[in-house]
Amino acid sequence: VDRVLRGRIDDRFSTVHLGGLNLDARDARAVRRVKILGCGTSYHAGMIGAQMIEELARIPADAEPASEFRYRNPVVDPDTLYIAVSQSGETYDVLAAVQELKRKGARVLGVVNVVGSAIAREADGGTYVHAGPEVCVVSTKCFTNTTVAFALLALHLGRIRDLSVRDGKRIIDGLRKLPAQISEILAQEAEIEKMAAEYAEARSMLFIGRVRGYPVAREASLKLKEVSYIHAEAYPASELKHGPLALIEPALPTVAIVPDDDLLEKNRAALEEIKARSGKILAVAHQPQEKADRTIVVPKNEDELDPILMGIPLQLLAYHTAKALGRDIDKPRNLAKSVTV
Ligand code: F1P
Repeated sequence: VDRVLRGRIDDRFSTVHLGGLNLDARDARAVRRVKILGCGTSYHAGMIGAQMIEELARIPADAEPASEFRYRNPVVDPDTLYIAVSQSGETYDVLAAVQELKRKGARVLGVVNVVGSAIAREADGGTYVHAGPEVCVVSTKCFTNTTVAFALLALHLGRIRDLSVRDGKRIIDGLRKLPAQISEILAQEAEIEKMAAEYAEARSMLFIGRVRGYPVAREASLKLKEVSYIHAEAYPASELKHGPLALIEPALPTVAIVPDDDLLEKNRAALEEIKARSGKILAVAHQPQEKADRTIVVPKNEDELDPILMGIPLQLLAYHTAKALGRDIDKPRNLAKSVTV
């Protein structure tokens, strides 16, 4: 995180190695939509990025798995800015989507970790996220750095559109707080390890979050699946009442993302629904949650930046759950560092 911040803290998103935004202010103002493509963890980081771009730059934005996008003959629109996200820079579904977009005349930026990788070479611009090597197959710190890079991109786009002058200082100050706040979360590792021993017995787990919390829930469930092989399903908290409440019983623990933002009461109501059905709840929140059996309390940042922090204790939970089950965490079964077919 320090490295991303040092490189970009002065808003020089356009002077980084991949070439930055590579758009002059007029073209940047003409962007009508942002579409973010990635797979797995990178897709989830892109979901957070899309929300940041909508919130801070007020440009409609969404994320889609590159592996879906490339097979569905999408409309390629000249006023859309496409952004491909990849830790390895070699994931074939992402590369194929980039190549197809470029064949159709679109501009594609890369948000990539590995310097000089295929996607970085294909992209028309973008940034490296400087997360360092991901020593294990599973992407973790790259998730953090990619979301930090998106916060800076969102601010930059907002400034070009004369929007987030007020937000700028608030968000930059928030970003500067992240390294110390991440250390605070990591200091809770022994506690999280104890919780993991309990959850290692589960056959299946449900992860829920609302709006900013939903990509975090998805990423946390992916981490658990990848390294522990426990079945995990992520759902938007608001969709629980549309079906999944039927699953709730003591044997299906729920992990709930409950940030202190304007949706807090709505999220608490979801916890009540689960408790009323005797579901066990682990909350990740900014204050202990009465309805939860346990809460991992994380430090509060700006609302838009909360998702960057809230997934970190759940990476630790996945790690310790897998360890308790004796899994090979650095080389999980059936998972390659970059998926090339
Ligand atoms: C995408 C990804 C990772 C996942 C695993 C398989 O990789 O789905 O998120 O953890 O390594 O590939 P990348 O395009 O971000 O390198």
